[in-house]
Amino acid sequence: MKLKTVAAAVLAITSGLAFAQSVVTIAHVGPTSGAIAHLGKDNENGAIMAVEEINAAGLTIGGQKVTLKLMTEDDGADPKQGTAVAQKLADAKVAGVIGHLNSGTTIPASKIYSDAGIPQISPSATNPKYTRQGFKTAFRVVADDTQLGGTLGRYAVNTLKGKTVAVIDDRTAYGQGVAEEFSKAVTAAGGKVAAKEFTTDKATDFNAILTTIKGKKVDVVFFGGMDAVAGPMLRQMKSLGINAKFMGGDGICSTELVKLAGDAITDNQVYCAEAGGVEGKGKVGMDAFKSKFKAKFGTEVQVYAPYVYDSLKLMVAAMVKAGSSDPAKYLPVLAATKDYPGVTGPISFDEKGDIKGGALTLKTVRGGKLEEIAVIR
Ligand code: ABU
Repeated sequence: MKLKTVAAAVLAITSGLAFAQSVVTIAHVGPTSGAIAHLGKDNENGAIMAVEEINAAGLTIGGQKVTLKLMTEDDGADPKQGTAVAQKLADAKVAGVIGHLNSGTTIPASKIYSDAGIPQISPSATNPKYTRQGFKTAFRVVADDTQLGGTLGRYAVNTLKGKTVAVIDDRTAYGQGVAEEFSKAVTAAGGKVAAKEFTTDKATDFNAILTTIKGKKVDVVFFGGMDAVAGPMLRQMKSLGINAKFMGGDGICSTELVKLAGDAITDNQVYCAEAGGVEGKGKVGMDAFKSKFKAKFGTEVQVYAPYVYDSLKLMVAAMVKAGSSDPAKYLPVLAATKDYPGVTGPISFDEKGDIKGGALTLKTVRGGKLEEIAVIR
């Protein structure tokens, strides 16, 4: 009888049926399979690190000792798989979700979390629409594509002195959005968009579109998409003798890009922007995070692991402050987050759930490594 009672309590706790529980489950979702699995795993590792640190330090919520449990799910960067996973997490009544990685999965999933009242923080989805749907449960700790595309477009014309550009996108919510913002900024700065082409997030052959672009003799090729596509695209640009600068948003701004493109990248040819950044004293915390990450997982941070780490820790900080892991109780506290001291810098949310004063880090590749040019606000 006693055993049955304990078993029932454990069942209630692990399935999230009771909020006054000794195990709190937070989910992380990203593409841990497919072409950008390296980015999904990078994000997931950020969540693992945060949970392990929180549990090692000891967690008390509302006077009760709590063990944090991480539920990890793979959305394959696919919108349909993303909504299926979101429904699974809503049914499991997880206390919160960190994810998804892609805008194309984050946006449709956010309706499911909103309907279920589950707070969601995306550490990397940059399409503005995510936080413009009126969902009180949606938060983002990075800058959006308006900032990314706009900054890169102005940089292409004003600093790189690009007079004509070609724009390619991968037809995803992210790729199309950031390419559109880039194009608008180029035109506004006095440059000319001489070619607009598109591909997919699974394509490997770009010869047809690159041959068209070669004929336009552009100064800059911008790609709205991810590193897994940008790497082979750069190799094919080299084979075709296209010497234009190559630009992209945060989706190509990874350590993996350099490996994927190999010797097709020359110094100061590739420019990209991470949708966040730290300066001055803030670099100490970020550098310490990167060293700990490398020591633990044996790999360099790709892009967004620190943003996942901060997202998860600030979600838990809101639970502690609210004295409850019940989403209805801690959601208002999460929304009121002000100057949370993250390794990615101080985090405060605006009324939409976006980070206030989000930064960008402009980078280029030199000597086979991504190097920071400037942090821009
Ligand atoms: N922000 C780049 C990668 C994620 C996205 O789809 O937004």
